Amino acid sequence: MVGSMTNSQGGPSLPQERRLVTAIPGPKSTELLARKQAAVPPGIGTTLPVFVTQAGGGVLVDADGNSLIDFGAGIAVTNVGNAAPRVVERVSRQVADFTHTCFMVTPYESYVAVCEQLNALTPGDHEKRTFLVNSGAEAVENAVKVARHATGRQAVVVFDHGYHGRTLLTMTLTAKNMPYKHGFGPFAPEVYRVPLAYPFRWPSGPENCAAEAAAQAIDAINKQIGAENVAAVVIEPIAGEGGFIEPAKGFMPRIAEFCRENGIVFIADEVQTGFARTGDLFACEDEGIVPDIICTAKGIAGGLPLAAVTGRAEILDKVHVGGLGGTYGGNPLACEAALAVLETIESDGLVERARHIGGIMLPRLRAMAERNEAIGDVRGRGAMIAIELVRPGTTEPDPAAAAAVAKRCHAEGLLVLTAGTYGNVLRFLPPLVIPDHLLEEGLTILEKALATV
Ligand code: PLZ
Repeated sequence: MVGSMTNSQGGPSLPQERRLVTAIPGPKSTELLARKQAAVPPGIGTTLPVFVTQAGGGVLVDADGNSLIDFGAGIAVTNVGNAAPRVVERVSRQVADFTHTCFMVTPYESYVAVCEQLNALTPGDHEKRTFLVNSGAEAVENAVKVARHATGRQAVVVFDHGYHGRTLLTMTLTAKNMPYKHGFGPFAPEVYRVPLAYPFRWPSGPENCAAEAAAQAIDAINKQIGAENVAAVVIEPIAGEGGFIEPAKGFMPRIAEFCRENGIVFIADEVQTGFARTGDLFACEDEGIVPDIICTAKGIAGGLPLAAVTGRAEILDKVHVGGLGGTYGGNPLACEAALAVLETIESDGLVERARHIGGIMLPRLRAMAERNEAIGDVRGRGAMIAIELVRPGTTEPDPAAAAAVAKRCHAEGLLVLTAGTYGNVLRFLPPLVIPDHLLEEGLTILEKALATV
């Protein structure tokens, strides 16, 4: 992983080290931030205003020459790393051959190859189809379209703490008002929200959580909507933006079973959890869930914009010719990147690598939680790990502490992200190719930052 730096080469050849040569952000980033503020509306927020010039392995290099440890991976996108060699090679070749035809006008092989691979790799050995779009939100929105068309029903059921995107339908599916929905209504009709099995916050305790939450969700569906009116249930196997909430074991299988019994399309939103992130290729595998439709994006193409809807052939085949699509969906550069990502996950053993990362992070975070009462919960799987901060001795969320710790980490050259319905979760999503020494160093920075709150 360690190599020499040249002026034009990012990727894994960047020195794998944390190196601070200015304050964070430095003068060049500060100047660029002023330009951003004059040119870009404030609605487009910034977690850490260092302007990146190169990235790879486990580091981000900024305009001032600082090298930061990356615990964000562009929000679970660069699982194979930034500028990953196979991605660079395949995309470079493709960009010289042709950049776009529109697959719906004149097709090309790489689109079909990506769909074939997703059909083969996603859970379940039934016959599947896949089509490609540009973003996670677009994938979820299309999955709902398809489910409504196939069932002839309208209602869509989603969960507390869910996040599915920022378009009209997907922000409606999203739970949290601020910042995602506030002032953006009216929302799309026929969307219903039910409880999620959130073990840390379940009133009668984590051991009762799965059964009680499933019973409440199913009761609400039966009594408030009517199962026969429900086209789809949409769920994240681990709630991402909501705070890396792993539903209590048994909850999702029960919901999936209820869907099966009632002809409801079970849609797994694996936009954040997919592509080896959680220590399985897809997070549904952990409890053996076979979704009717699975939505993927983010980690699929190493940073190029691509997303996919994969599902049962009998559901996807119902939609008429021309009913699905989009100008850029399955762009040839993005498809080449996806093929490179799938090859890299396989040849570089990134599923195992994600488990290895969890194996380093979880014990250290649990040890920190033993010593620090502000850490209420440590959770996650593989390289999708989070801690939830609370007022010591309570479960009362402490978003100010999360913000303060994140700020401290940023100043020390460690990029961490916050999350959670209450904004009190610190989440860690390192690229799966991050070297162990950076992972350890990042955890040490975090530990020191936590000691200050
Ligand atoms: N479904 C589960 O995590 C995107 C959002 C960042 P897009 N999550 C990051 C932000 O603040 O906008 C996400 C997700 C899940 C859907 C989406 C939406 O994916 O590619 O951002 O549209």
